[in-house]
Amino acid sequence: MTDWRYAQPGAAGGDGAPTRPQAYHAGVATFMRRPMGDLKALRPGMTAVFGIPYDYTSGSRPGARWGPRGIRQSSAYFDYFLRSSPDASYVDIETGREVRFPETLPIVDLGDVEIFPTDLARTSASIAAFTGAITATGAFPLILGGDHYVSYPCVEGFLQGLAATRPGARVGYVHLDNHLDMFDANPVWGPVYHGSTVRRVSELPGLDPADMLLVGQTGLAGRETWDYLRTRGMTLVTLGEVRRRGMDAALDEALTRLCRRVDVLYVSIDIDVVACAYAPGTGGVVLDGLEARQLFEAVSVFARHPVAALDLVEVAPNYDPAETTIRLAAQALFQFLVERDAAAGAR
Ligand SMILES: [Mn+2]
Repeated sequence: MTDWRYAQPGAAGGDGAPTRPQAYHAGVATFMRRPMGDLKALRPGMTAVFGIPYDYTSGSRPGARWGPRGIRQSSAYFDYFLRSSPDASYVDIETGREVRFPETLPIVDLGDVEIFPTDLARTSASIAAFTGAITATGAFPLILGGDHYVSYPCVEGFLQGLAATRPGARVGYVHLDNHLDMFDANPVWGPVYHGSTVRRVSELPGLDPADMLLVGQTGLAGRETWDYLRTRGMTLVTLGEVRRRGMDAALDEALTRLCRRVDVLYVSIDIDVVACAYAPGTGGVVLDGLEARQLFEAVSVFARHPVAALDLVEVAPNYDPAETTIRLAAQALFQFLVERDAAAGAR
């Protein structure tokens, strides 16, 4: 019989990844404890995670600068979880379907993009250049925000990177958010902050506003904003519609229709699309939002469509005392990666 007092898990393997599970509060918290990578080593098919610790364009409570670190910290749980099944295999309790997450799945963490806290123009250029460089390698940018402003330079960079690798590819933009983020020039914050991202994205060359899909919104919109949304031909799937029809049906139908027009999708997820009962750790206070489960359903739908880049923004761990929000974000990303791998295997 093994002497349990000395039956300790093994140390890290030669490539830096632990060969046996570690307690998830142990070790260095890269995303899902995957190896650190660098831009020059990226290849098509890889997923390149990076953070944008920037919240100087938040119009609500600050704190999303801590988002990348918080999500990484919570994501270590899923590395522990995956390595804790003896044969690295799980079964979905609801479907009976086998779920595998190969150790070899090529995910690397590039760390955080360089930001310049008091220089928005320089920060934006840095974000766009980094996102573009990743995209141009054929890798998949998985982006941890940051307040929602950062999605704008990310999309800009993504479009430029894609033009280099897939010239002529048509891009659809999907915005999962409790809010429209479509102010033109807010009287307090001006034209460039986290409440104008969709508007600024809609003006980017290389993206047709009619190829934009907004999901999960409720509440009031300014008349000017509403008219802009309608006259530009954007698609809106409201929170009410998601509740009535279910996320799976409502989102799948909207994405299927959008994908008849476009080749690839850029998905942006504001964690405040989920009600603050589940996700208090964010700048805005959202009482009427998705349930946690509906976010998981949404990422499963995304995994079945040609998503080529994804960001998850507005996670502010400083309002997250029970760590539910960082877990929600980490689990949504984990589930997206698992489901996407399964969908690729099925094709
Ligand atoms: Mn937003």
